[in-house]
Formats: sequence, C-alpha cells, structure tokens
Amino acid sequence: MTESQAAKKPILLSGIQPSGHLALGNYVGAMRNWVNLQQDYLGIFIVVDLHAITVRQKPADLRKRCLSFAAQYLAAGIDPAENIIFIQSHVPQHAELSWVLNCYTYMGELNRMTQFKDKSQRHQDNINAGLYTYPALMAADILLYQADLVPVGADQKQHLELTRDIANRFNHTYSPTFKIPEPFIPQAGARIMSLQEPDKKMSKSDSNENNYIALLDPPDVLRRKIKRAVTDSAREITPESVNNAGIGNLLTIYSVLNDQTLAAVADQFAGQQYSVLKGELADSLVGFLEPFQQRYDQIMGEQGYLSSILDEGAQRARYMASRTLSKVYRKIGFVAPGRNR
Ligand code: ATP
Ligand code: LTN
Repeated sequence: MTESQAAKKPILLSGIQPSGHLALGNYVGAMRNWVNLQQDYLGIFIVVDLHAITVRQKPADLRKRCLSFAAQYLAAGIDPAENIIFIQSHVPQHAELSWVLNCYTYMGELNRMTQFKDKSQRHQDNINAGLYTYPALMAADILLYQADLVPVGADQKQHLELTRDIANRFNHTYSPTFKIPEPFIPQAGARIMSLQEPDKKMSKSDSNENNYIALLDPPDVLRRKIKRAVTDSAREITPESVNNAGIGNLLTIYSVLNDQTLAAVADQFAGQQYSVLKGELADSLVGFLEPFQQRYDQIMGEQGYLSSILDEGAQRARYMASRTLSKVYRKIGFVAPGRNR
C-alpha cells in the first residue's frame, strides 16, 4: 500500500503487553477483531513493551517475548504489507506524549481504574507510579496516531473512556488536536474467563498456567487444560448452561471458534454430557491452533524478515507520531527548536 492510499483509510489501533503467554482471551477479545477489521482500515498493531515494565520482567525473557508476540500477530493473520506493526519502545513519541497527557489527567480519574486496583493487589511488593499512570501512556498510544477505532476486550473499556476524556479535555483547552477514538468491543467473547477460576477473567500472566490457554500450547496440553476446566456439578448441558460461569465460558469459546451464536451452540449440545462439549472444543482448538503454530514457527525461523517488518513499522510510526507530537508541543506553548536559526 502506498502512503497516499494508506492515508485515506481510517485508523484501527491496538496493543498487547508482552507479559506472560499470549492467550486465547487475547485472541478472542482483541486479535481476532484486528484480523477481521484490517481490510477497511490502516491497522496499527503495537507490542507495548513500555506498558509491560509496570510489572517486573526478566530482561532476557522480555526481549524474546516482544519478538514472539510480533510473530504471533503475523501468524494470526495480520498482513504486514497493509498494516503497521512495531515495538512501542522503538517510537520515543509514546513516552514523550504520555508525560504531557499525565499533566491533563486527574488523580481522581486514575484512582477509579480497576486494572490498577487489580494489579496493585496482585503485586503488593511493587505498586509503582508507572502502574498508576499507565492509562496516560495508553492514551498517548492511541491519540498519537489519530486512531478512529480501538478493538479491545471488555476489561479495557474504562481505559478507552478515559482516553476520550483526556482527548476532549485537551481539545477544549486549546483547539481540536486529537481525534476522539471509538472502542470496538466484540459482542461475543469480550471477556473470556479463567479455566480453573471461571469467576475471573483469563489472564496471560496468571501464575497458574492451567487458568489460560496459551496460543502456543501444544495439542496434548490444550486437551488436558480443557479436560480439567472447572464446571459445576450438573453433568448435562441445558439452554441455561450459557449463564453458568464455567460451562458458559466453554460454550462461548466454542461458539467463537466455530462462528456460531452462543444460543445455537447451547442448542446443539443440549442434553449432552459436559465431556462431549469438552472433547469437541478441544478438537476445535487444536484444529485452529495447529496451523497458527506452524505459521508462527516459520516466521520465527526468518528473524531477518521479522526484524525488517518491525523496523519499517517503527519508521512509519515515528513519522506519524512526530506530526501529532509537534502539534501538541506548539499548542501548549513550547518553543520550537531551531527557531532563530
Ligand atoms: P496480563 O495478564 O499480562 O496483564 P492480559 O491477558 O490481561 O494481560 P493485556 O495485554 O492486558 O492482556 O490485554 C491485551 C488485549 O487482550 C486487550 O485488548 C484486552 O482487553 C484483551 N483481553 C485480555 N484478557 C481478555 C479476556 N479474558 N477476554 C477477552 N479479552 C481479553
Ligand atoms: N492497556 C491495554 C494494552 C494497551 C492498548 C494500548 C490497547 C496499551 N496501549 C492501546 C489498545 C490501544 C491492556 O492492558 N490490555
């Protein structure tokens, strides 16, 4: 795609933190929609490593994971010729705009963020300022590119609303500067639940790996995790099963993978034992993830190719981001560098 063709399309933007193992919840809630929507948009897909260090990461693991996540974006079906894929720390404007936006974000707003509350409970030994101001960095990610649509899971709705509030506040204080982004939260699968604790969301950094399906789990592990997924003590599926945390979650995953409605799936399995659904779900997962993993292995075997995509992505991103950032600096009243030369 030429720059002028790309410039005409609206912008789709999203990111995932390179922490833990990319999981089925991330695919169903976010990546699947990136792939489905990419035709009509210029997609900007970011591996948000600056966000990941709000929780301690081992340097060698973080380095590997950033490349692995980018390869998984491609393996999921993001077309690198038509979209921009890059690593957040390669584009310094994210950190720069986030400082500015921190000064237009109220502590009262940040205090309400449930992700901050959750994560500070999980990491009580490291409740750092970055974890707290994280939404301003996320707002910078989105606003730098004048994004139109941001496909995310339901847990990010609150951060998206804050992004819109910050953008509106800045636009009203100065003059229109930022596009106000719309969230895209899928009807089905916006909140995939943990397999062992189905009252909380599936999370790729869960300390119990039986709680999530990693996109790179081998078939025997996939089958084992599904088999052990927690359900209730009833054994048979009924139309009401969709409202049950554990079995409802499995039905939801099956419906999304097979492009069926939840009601149709509940109908299809009505009267069957839970074990039948688990068996069929495991087959669907293996059928979906095996080709994904083959594409992933191939991409990881071509490191030069992956690096060239990320380098080109970062270069295009820096150009787009620098235009927004200079506008912001000018409106605030910062002196342009080299003004008297
Ligand atoms: P971590 O456990 O490492 O904090 P996470 O699994 O919550 O991570 P994020 O990097 O925070 O993942 O989110 C990446 C994307 O995946 C976001 O759009 C988020 O809304 C979506 N997502 C995360 N978990 C789920 C889930 N269980 N169901 C649906 N979407 C999800
Ligand atoms: N905060 C998100 C990840 C994220 C993101 C973004 C999502 C960072 N920057 C920009 C969409 C757009 C999360 O924790 N899931």
